[in-house]
Amino acid sequence: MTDDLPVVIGVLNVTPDSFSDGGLYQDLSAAVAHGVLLARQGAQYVDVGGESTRPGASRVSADVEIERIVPVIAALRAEGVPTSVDTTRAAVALAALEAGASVINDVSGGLADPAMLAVAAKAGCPYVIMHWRGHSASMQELASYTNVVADVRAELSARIDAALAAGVDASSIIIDPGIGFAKTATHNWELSRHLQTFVGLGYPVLFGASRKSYLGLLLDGRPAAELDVATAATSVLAAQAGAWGLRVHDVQATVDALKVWREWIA
Ligand code: PMM
Repeated sequence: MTDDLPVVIGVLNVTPDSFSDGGLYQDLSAAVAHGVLLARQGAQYVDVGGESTRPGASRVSADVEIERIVPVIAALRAEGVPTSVDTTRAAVALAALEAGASVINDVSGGLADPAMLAVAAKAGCPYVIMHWRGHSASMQELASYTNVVADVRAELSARIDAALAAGVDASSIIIDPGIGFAKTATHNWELSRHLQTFVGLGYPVLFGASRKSYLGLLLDGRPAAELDVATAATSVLAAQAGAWGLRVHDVQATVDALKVWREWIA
């Protein structure tokens, strides 16, 4: 937390096909301008991603990912904006760190690329371990749980153990229940309701519900671009549950909502 508010991580997808901002920031100057805006609005990090993780998305090569993100990360660094890199690939994480990224946000928690944990261990930077079961093309087929909260907790704990065994420092680990990844709307609500369970694991918890379809389903099928008020509501509730950070597209809405929350509980 900074200033006793959770950390806000602004989303910057430099992809043609992400579900809510795909295609908007493919141009370098547009991407950098948006990253600077997110930082000005109160994002402590701008999370730069070069591969869409929306359900059903097909993969791009590591070279394409690097070509998309490295210039953006380097330019944001020159502007004094701290970045995280949203990637499951060790080679992409390395290139991003060299370009100036400060955090690795690995939605696969080290499962997608066996070389990732060693990169995180060597870098010594904050490393986000998100709950994940498979790549986007097939992940919704993997949305089957006996008890989603207990199962996700156990699977995340196993990834934490793997990271520690690979030499990642405990103080570098951030965990994330992975809203929308191999999960139905019912699973997402169940995980949201039980966020404290993850806080109880003893690591900072990042929560990413921004513009996700379970919010749209609740709101009569509203599209992603119209879910920022609902997202800001989740930010407050996640903060109340003890989340360390919120990953959101509309940084201003979440910062405003968090300020209201802070004053309310003061
Ligand atoms: N969600 C997306 C991408 N990266 N990273 C973390 N740690 N947590 C998330 O929930 C998460 C993520 C998918 O959303 P996007 O396509 O809007 O980036």
